[in-house]
Amino acid sequence: MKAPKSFRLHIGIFGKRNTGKSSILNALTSQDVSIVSEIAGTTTDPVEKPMELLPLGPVLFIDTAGIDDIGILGEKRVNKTLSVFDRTDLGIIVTNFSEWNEFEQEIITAFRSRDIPFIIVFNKIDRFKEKPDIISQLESVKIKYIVTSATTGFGISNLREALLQSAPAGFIDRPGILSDLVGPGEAAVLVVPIDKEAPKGRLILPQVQSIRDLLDNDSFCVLVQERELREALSRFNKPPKLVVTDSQAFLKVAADTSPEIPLTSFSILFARFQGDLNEMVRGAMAIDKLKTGDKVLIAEVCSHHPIGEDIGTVKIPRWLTQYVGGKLQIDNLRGHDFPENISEYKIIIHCGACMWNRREMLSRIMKAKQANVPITNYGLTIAYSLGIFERALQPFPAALDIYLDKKA
Ligand SMILES: Nc1nc2c(ncn2[C@@H]2O[C@H](COP(=O)(O)OP(=O)(O)OP(=O)(O)O)[C@@H](O)[C@H]2O)c(=O)[nH]1
Ligand code: SF4
Ligand SMILES: [Mg+2]
Repeated sequence: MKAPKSFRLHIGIFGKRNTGKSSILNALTSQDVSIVSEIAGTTTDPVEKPMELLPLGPVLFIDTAGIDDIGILGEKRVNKTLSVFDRTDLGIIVTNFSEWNEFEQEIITAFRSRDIPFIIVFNKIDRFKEKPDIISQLESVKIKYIVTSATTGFGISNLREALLQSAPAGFIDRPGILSDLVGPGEAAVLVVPIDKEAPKGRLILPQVQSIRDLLDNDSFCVLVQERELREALSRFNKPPKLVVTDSQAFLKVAADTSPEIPLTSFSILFARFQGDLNEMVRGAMAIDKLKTGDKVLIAEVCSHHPIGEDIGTVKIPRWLTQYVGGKLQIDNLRGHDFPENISEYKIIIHCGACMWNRREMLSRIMKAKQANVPITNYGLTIAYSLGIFERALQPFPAALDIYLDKKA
């Protein structure tokens, strides 16, 4: 995925010389992108590194030169480092409990005057012990801090989570659910089965949000039940740009939609909108590796799913069991609390998370990834189980490539 530089969250790393700024960046990215050394002043010009940072997606790290750097040589560097403030969306101040003083307070003032969210990182905790007075001072003014050791990796995952929590909403929330796939002046067909379990007289949230997204972006849509789809499509003199179906009607809808028209499901749209489609495609492919006796976590946000109460408790378990050809240990989870020990699961299958904000779902994806547990969602699982994964991913070339590569 290529995101233009300006859409990337710019994360500026600031602090005194030698505090471990470059080491923190390396630990976050697990790549040696910055030169680390015990000589203070190693980083001279700001080093820009575009990358995909889980779970935030495309970011640009700007590793600056330490700005306690004074003297004739240093002055230029200081100015260069200061100019980084102007393009920082999210700041990191790297320090430690021994060196913390007015200098860091000044950086905080600089962030505050520009309204830039920031996180303080007390690094080198393996060398400098925590100081309760500093902690309580920060807590009293509600400043976010993380304790790390770039050397041992301690606290790095907390920092990752803090970056996700502090990133401005504009970088977290996706602009649209499906309007980018349809385009202004173009049509989508939404297949909305009238399900006896659906709330009487109402559309469910993902359907309503999809319609709103299309209208807001000057597209239009036709709503049909699955048995009317064929007739509706025949009346278009120019094919719609996209057909979206409820996952449960996938097969019939696929049969009635000609192959040139891209087709997907609401749930897959939501894997992208509320989560990370590519990661969840990888997750779905882990279904192939399941064996009898494996533990599976099925997670749902709401205590009552407005349609299909039984998708997570009956339908998906039944299908997985058939697919594996033996019994699985399936746990169903509801609500906001993710179990501490998710690493015992071989896969996590999540609902569409339509009631959540994306930050929360990304946080779960990140936790799963850190525990090395594949994570996917209901819609992708259903599409996989029905053997129409490839068709359902057609509107998303990057995700489709992941599937085709892995399958090959
Ligand atoms: N013990 C310990 N040493 C660390 C830690 N993080 C970094 N270091 C060491 O501290 C030194 C400086 O690390 P850098 O990452 O180069 O620091 P920097 O802030 O980028 O330095 P400048 O670019 O010179 O401003 C190196 O010797 C690192 O190995 C840590 O958590 N614990
Ligand atoms: S958040 Fe999850 S459980 Fe709640 S309605 Fe949406 S998909 Fe269903
Ligand atoms: Mg450096």
